[in-house]
Amino acid sequence: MAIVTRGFRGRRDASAERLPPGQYQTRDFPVLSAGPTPRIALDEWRFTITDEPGSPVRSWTWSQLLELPVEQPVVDIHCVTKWSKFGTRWEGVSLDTLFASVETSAGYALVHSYGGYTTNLPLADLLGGKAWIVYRYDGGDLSPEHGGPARLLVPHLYFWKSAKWVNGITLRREDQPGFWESLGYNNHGDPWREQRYTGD
Ligand SMILES: Nc1nc2c(c(=O)[nH]1)N[C@H]1C(S)=C(S)[C@@H](COP(=O)(O)O)O[C@H]1N2
Ligand SMILES: [Mo]
Repeated sequence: MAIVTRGFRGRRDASAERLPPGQYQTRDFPVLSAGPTPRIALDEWRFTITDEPGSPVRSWTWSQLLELPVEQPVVDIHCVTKWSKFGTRWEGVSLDTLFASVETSAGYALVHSYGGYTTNLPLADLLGGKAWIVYRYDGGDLSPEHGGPARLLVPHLYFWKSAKWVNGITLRREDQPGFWESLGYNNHGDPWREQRYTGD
């Protein structure tokens, strides 16, 4: 005799609770890039935080980035094209570490990448243990197609917010839409609230 209620099966399947609405689980790691993969020499690489009206407040070289305390987030990631990948393993520096010496009254961040990609988010979504600049994935150096030498990782928002080939953040008093945000994608992009498109 096998009596299995749908509720019981639902609770047994832990992956169902990890999957935001409308998403499916994938085990491979798709590459999604809006343009060609830029190649950045490590001795020219910089990560710069700029405050309006435009003077850099802090800038790190590659070797300075590597000297900062390392964290190893293991997180689920969710692309707006509906794939989710569970338990991805990264290594990098918390945005809290990078912002520790930055004084600002700005509420918003516009993230910039080598190659010209941008994405915007409230500064609060980058702080409080929620975001990292990562340079290693699954035990190896982050590959160029996945954003190496370094990318932003903001796993609690759709993965388009996790800018590959990141090279800086401009702090802003007023929000300014980034690349996908100005092409009809949601300004915030919370996968649990299914904020995919403008107006969701
Ligand atoms: N610089 C840059 N960052 C980017 C993108 C891009 O096109 N350029 N695509 C975004 C999108 S839509 C997604 S889903 C993820 C994909 O990351 P992956 O290629 O490592 O899976 O990167 C995000 N970051
Ligand atoms: Mo995406």
